[in-house]
Amino acid sequence: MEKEEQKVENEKKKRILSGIQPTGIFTLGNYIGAIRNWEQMQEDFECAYFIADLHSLTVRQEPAKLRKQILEAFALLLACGIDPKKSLCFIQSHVPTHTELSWILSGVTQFGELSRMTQFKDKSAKHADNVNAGLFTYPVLMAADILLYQADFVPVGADQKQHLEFTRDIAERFNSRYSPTFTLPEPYIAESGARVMSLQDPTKKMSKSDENPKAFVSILDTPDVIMSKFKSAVTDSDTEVCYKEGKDGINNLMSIYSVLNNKSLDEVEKEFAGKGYGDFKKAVGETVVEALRPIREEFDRLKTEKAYLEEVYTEGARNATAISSRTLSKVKRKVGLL
Ligand code: ATP
Ligand code: LTN
Repeated sequence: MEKEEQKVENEKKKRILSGIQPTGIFTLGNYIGAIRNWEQMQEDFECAYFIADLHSLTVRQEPAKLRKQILEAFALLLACGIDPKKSLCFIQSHVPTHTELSWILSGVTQFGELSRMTQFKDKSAKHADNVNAGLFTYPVLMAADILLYQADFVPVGADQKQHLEFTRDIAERFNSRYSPTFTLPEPYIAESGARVMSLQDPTKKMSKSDENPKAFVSILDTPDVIMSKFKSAVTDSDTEVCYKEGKDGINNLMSIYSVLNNKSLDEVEKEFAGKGYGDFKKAVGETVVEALRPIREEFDRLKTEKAYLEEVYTEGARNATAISSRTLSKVKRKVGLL
């Protein structure tokens, strides 16, 4: 391609943005539903990925532990293949524009629409002793995260879809009340693997904050631990490996196996025809062990490189501040701040 053509091509690249909370070591669910897609998108899009540490303050955290988790989460992002040479990577609280825009957007947000958010309802039931204002306004900060960078697509798991719809509503409202300012972001939810379920209760999503460690596979679990978690995964009393309503446990394992091996569910069904659940669980475990091995090895290497990590997130914060300040200045002017 000619140089000029290449330049035009680069300028046309769509923008992607996504974040993840540093509430624990990422799970296989986070990896399959979100981060794995982030990595693949780096080639075709202009990407920004960040650690949503401010969002994690909506649940009670122990300060020293949180500090450690933020750095670990950042290192994990890089270990999962997010490349700071290709993508903007930063830590949310290092970029002050996020909270500033969040306050301005809260003026165009209605109490009623925040009350309808299912994550708010779920989390306030789970943390009934700490239903704080941040938990309620969580989606407004998330909208600010996205709109500041004029993102075209936001790759997330299915559980975040409602927050994205909210973000679009706010952006549309702002654009029509003032003048076109924000790009309307589209959710980008992978068809398969968008919701990996708990290995102990396959009607619930796999979550890194689950009290039962057997319910989730952490991306740093050792091969032995991974194999034993799959071995004890809850299935059903049937014997056939096939994708069917009511077979939540098997459906979940099939979908994990199919995504990581790039096979259709039909192919997986054929591959295991006549074989029992034991063999199938072992095969799923082995696939997961191999998929996570390079990540664990890279993480072990990176966690000793504190100076490198600091350099990357400092540079990331500088660039993110520069990009997002452009949007924020525009917004301040439009709403009438002096
Ligand atoms: P927590 O347990 O603290 O609520 P979480 O494990 O749900 O955390 P988040 O930080 O809320 O993780 O989510 C990070 C990304 O991973 C989001 O894009 C979310 O949609 C995706 N994700 C989380 N859990 C799953 C899952 N079980 N299957 C697929 N995607 C998931
Ligand atoms: N709420 C998201 C994390 C998150 C996010 C974002 C994702 C915060 N800000 C902006 C995409 C875009 C979560 O819990 N998964």
